[in-house]
Amino acid sequence: MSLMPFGDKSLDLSLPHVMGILNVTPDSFSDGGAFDSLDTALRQAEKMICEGASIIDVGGESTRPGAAPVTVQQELDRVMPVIEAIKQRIDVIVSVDTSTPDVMVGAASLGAGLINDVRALERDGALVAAANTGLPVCLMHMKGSPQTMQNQPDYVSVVDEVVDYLIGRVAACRNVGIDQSRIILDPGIGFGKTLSHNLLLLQNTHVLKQLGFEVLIGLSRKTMIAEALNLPVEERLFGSMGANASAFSKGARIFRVHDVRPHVEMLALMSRIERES
Ligand code: 7PM
Repeated sequence: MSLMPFGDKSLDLSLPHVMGILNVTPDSFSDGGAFDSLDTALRQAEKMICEGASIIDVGGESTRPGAAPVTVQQELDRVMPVIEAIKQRIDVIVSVDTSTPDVMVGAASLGAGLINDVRALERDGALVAAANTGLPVCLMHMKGSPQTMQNQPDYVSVVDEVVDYLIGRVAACRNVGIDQSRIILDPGIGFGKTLSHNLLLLQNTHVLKQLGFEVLIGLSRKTMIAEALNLPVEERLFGSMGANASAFSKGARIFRVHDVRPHVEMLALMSRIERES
């Protein structure tokens, strides 16, 4: 057993867990109606929980390259009603995918159990805000900003640079009182990386784990899968599962995915095989 508390619940991170992706950006709904989007989001969350997700990751900022930046108020308006509705109805861990201090604090007040920040708490006030929530944090590596990250990303050694960056962010967390036991590391697949960089990071998933942290991987349906297999976006499931299976075998324990059931079943088998005595 290796229990990590996530607000009002805990997870045994000796076992694999699926984090289901719940996008609440306007482009993820057919029309912009507020009730319609809340209802759609709740249904989607319920479906992912039925399929075995341990965590629902709610994000209101599109980190797509070139996406328009959202204001704090827009992000709060998108994310807060969804987190509140899920926590009122369903006993599940909600993660908030945000870099915005006010959203971290607001989400925690509604019962969110994890802060998932693709900017690793680099925004002004984010370290202190996250520390004040007392919640665990996922620190992700990104090279550059969402606007620029895919312009010729370049590293001397991508693994060394990602490891050094994340160790630096762990130190920044320690300075504000965030305990190491509350930190999850993520190499940031697709965030300022070529296909080769992404493959090298996945090949070295165990390096992050060996630093003494739980590892989260988010590669579901990403461009790297299509590039490696030459497939359109709607056919990236099998490749995503293969890459996540590899990351599991190298120590990752949380998998951020769109397609929950296939991953839950794949990981259940991998974990059974690992544990059989
Ligand atoms: C456009 C570009 C839309 C990128 C969505 C994305 C991760 C994450 C995202 C990840 C963690 C996506 C990404 N990716 N959080 N949030 N790790 N911790 O493809 O890899 O889902 S957003």
